[in-house]
Amino acid sequence: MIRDTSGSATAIGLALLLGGLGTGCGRKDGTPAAAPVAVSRPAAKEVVFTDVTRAAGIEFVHTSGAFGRKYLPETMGAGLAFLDYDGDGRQDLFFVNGAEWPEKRRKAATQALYRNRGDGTFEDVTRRAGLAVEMYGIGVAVADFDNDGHVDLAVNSIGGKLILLRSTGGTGHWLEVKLPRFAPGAVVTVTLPDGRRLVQEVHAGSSYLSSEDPRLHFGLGPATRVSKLTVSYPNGKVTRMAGVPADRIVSAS
Ligand SMILES: [Ca+2]
Ligand SMILES: [Ca+2]
Repeated sequence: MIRDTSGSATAIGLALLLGGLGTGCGRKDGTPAAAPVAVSRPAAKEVVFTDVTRAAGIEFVHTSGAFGRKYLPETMGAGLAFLDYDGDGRQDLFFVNGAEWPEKRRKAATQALYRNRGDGTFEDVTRRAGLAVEMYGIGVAVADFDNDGHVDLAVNSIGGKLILLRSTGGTGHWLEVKLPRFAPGAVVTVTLPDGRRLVQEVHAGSSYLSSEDPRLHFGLGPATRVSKLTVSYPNGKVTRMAGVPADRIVSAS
């Protein structure tokens, strides 16, 4: 029997298969089977995470307002959304923020938007995007509610109303992909003419009492069409389209 360095059953089975399905088996012409070859796998590489939050330019700190007695919203955190608000083909970050409770107001806290620079770093564009909004936010849904190709935000709150933040849009081209049915887990990949691939997945929920637009929004930057559009469904079905023009809502099969 052949055993790899880790001794796993899978490796043993593979070795047997490579060795001709058993010691002593011969070929049909009567010559002996080739000698089994030892199988070895590279040692598993340790995966290590490094905190690059500050190095990436993100300094957002969530405000829960906690003091004195503990209230449930203080324990819940808040929503975070990936969206390409400026349509340049790079996903940006929107952080929902809480607030101080009225009885003990120590500092101002607003929602926050960080623009993806494309080099692994982000810049805080909250104020110039008009998102320095103070509220006890908790959940966020990203959706193009008015179908103009620019993604908008709906933020719900504790003790207040839901607010709808309509975007005037960026300078990039865009494409929104509508699937024939609500299909959480479906993955849509668009390939740009320069070869870049943008990938998004349909989600069934995003944060507290919130769910994203089931249509997937892609910022395309200067590209006026996508070369390929592929939809991969959880059941294994794959559909493809080619040469799809930008700046429209496209129905994919
Ligand atoms: Ca962007
Ligand atoms: Ca819109």
